[in-house]
Amino acid sequence: MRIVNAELHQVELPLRSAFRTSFGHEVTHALGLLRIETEDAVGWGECVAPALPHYSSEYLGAELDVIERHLLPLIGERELRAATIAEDLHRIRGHRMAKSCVETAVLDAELRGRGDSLSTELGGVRERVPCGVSVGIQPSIGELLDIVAGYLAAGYLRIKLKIEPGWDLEPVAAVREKFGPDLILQADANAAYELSDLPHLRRLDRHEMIMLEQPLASDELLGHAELAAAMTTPICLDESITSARAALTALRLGACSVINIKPGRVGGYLESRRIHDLCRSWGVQVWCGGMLESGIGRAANLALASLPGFTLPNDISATERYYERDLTEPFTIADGQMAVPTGPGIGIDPDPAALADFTVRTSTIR
Ligand code: OSB
Ligand code: MG
Repeated sequence: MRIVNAELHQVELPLRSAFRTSFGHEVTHALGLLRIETEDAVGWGECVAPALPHYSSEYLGAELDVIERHLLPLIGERELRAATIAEDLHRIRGHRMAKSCVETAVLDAELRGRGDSLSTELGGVRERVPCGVSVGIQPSIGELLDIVAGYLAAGYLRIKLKIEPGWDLEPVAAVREKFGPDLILQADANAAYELSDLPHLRRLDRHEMIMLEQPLASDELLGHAELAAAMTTPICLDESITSARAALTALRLGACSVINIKPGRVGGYLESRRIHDLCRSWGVQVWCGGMLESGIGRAANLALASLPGFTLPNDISATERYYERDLTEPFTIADGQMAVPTGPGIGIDPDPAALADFTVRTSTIR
């Protein structure tokens, strides 16, 4: 398989409501979309790098530049296989969100050429996956409770609250109190705390959350191990886990007992599967994280979440949780679950009209 043409779109999708985390505030969601064409199929990959380098050092402008100037030239002229793309791109350090986008587009084209779905290719065993929802930091506890009530009415199986210093004990306590002990609850700090906050974070234990995600800095593995030993709430890592190697290090150190797998963050779906396999061999539960993906990225995440080790509810929510209008046909949930696409490759295409309406810049690469 050879790439005969590539097109890179910079897209801006208006969010239905602003999404606030400990690291920033988004009103419009920026994303990249790579379309490659080979002799026998088209493939799509979403670049999940955010507009600004606040979640990690990666950001969309940089990742699109890396895709265009550094990644595609390395694979452009040659015979390709998705399984060896990571090796082909190995000389470029980091930029995993860019690499994931390229590898996914190649994998999608390869699978469409063969007629196999991404879920089948990865070893998926589920037709539907359990959905959770990530709730941003709100202006008041009252608004938070209303929003959570709405998501529970929509059927979401677990609630994840974004927290930060000053918005932690109170919202978690209020949600626990209002919705009761059966609510499956977790919190995500996006690295907003220091190890010296340990006594404060321990006060979350009484609320019996199923996990606390990424309380400390991404390179603070020893601190996470110390926190994990001192808290009853399981620690989950997101930002820290950039590869299967990082996952093994974290597990050996006892820095976490749960892992959130995000394909963009780890360089693609094949590395994601390696982390899944590693966690399974350790008896560690995983779930699929989200980056407010459009339908293109969400379709691929559904395939990943269909693997057997994804035993916890995922940050995979319906289109209407994010967008008035998606780049694809809308994704919906029923009984808290979302169907895994079954068509070839990622199993869905962008709607050309939506793509035209939301694309702010396109470059044609060859
Ligand atoms: O830390 O999980 C995170 C969104 C953007 C960046 C980081 C995170 C998130 C989310 C949203 O929590 C999850 C989703 O896509 O629904
Ligand atoms: Mg997170």
